Amino acid sequence: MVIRRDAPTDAWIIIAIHSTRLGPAAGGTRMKSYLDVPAALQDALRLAEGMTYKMAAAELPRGGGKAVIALPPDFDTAARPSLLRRYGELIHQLGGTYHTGPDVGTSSEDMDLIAETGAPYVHARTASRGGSGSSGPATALGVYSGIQATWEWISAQTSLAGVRVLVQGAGTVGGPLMDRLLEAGAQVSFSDVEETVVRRYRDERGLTFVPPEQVYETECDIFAPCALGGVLNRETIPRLKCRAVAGSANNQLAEPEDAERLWARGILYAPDFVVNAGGAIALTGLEALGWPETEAESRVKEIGPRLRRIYEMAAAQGITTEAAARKMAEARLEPGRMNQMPHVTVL
Ligand code: PPY
Repeated sequence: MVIRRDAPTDAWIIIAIHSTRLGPAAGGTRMKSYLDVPAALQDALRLAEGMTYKMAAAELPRGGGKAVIALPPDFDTAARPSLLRRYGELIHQLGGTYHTGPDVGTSSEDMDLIAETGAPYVHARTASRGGSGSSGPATALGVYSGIQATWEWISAQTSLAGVRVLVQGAGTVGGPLMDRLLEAGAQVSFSDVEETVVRRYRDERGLTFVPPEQVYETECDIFAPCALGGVLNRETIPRLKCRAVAGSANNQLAEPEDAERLWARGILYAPDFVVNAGGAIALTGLEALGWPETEAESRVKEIGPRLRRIYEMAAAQGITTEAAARKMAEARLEPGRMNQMPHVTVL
C-alpha cells in the first residue's frame, strides 16, 4: 500500500498493489468520498485483489492493483486538476509497478491530467492525447458476451430475443450494454439513481424504469449489476427473482458466503472479475501489448466461452461458479509455473 494524505485538499491517496506475479499491477483509480479512511483502505484492498483475479483469469501479463482517492466531504472541484497531477507524480515515482486507468468517479479527461505527470503508466487517455478513450463500450461488449453464454447455459437458447434483462446502473458500461441488448431483441429494463440518466432512458428512449428500492424483487431473467459493489448480500439474495446474475460492477458479492447463497437459490452467478474484464482486456491489449482493434475485440468476446468453461467446471465439481473461477485464476498464479512476464522495477 502506498498511502498519502494530500495536504492541499485533505484527500487521501491510496494505491493498493495486490500482486505483481504476472506483471505490473494494473487497475483503475476510484475517486469518491468514503465514510472514513479505513473504509477507503478496505475498498482499495478488495478492488486490488479483484484485479489480480481479473488479469489472471483473462490471461493478461498484468498483476492486480487499484487506487482510491478518498475525497473530503467539502471537496472543492476547482482543486481537482492539481490533485490529479500530484497523484500522477506519485504514480510516476512508482516507476511502473502500478499502471492506472479510469474507475468509478474518474474519466478519460482525468487520465489526461494524471498523465501530465504520471506518464507513461496511465491508460485510457482521450484520443487527442493518444489514448483509446473510455473502456466502457469494451466492458459492455464483454458483459454482453457473458450474458449470451449465461443465458445459453440455463436455457439452451442462443438468442436473447425476449429475454428480460434488468440493468442496475445505466452509466458508462450499463448504457452501451443496454444498446447491445436492445439490438439483440432483449426486453431491457433499468434502474439508476441519477435523474438525468432516468430521463434519458425512460422518457427519451421509452425503456422501463425500475425504482432503485424495487430492483431486487423485480422479476427478470438476468440481473445485471452495473453500478457499485456489494449488491449481492444476505439481505438482497433472498429477494431476487432472477435466474442469473451477470453484470459489470466490481466486487458484487458482499462476502464470500454470498456465492453459496446464490447457488442454494439456484441463481447462476457470472463471477464479476471474469465477466467484467472487457475494459481491462481492451486497454491492456490496445495500449500496452500492441494489439490491433480486431484482436482486442475478439479477445473481449472470449469472455462468453470462458464463462461457459467455468460453468462446466462448477457443475462437474459441485462447486460454486465463483469457486471455479478462482481456481481457474489461481492455476495461472501458482508458484513455479513458467507463465510470468519478466518484470523488474527499479524504485
Ligand atoms: C477494471 O477492470 O476494474 C479496471 O480497473 C480496468 C483497468 C485495467 C488496466 C489498467 C487500468 C484499469
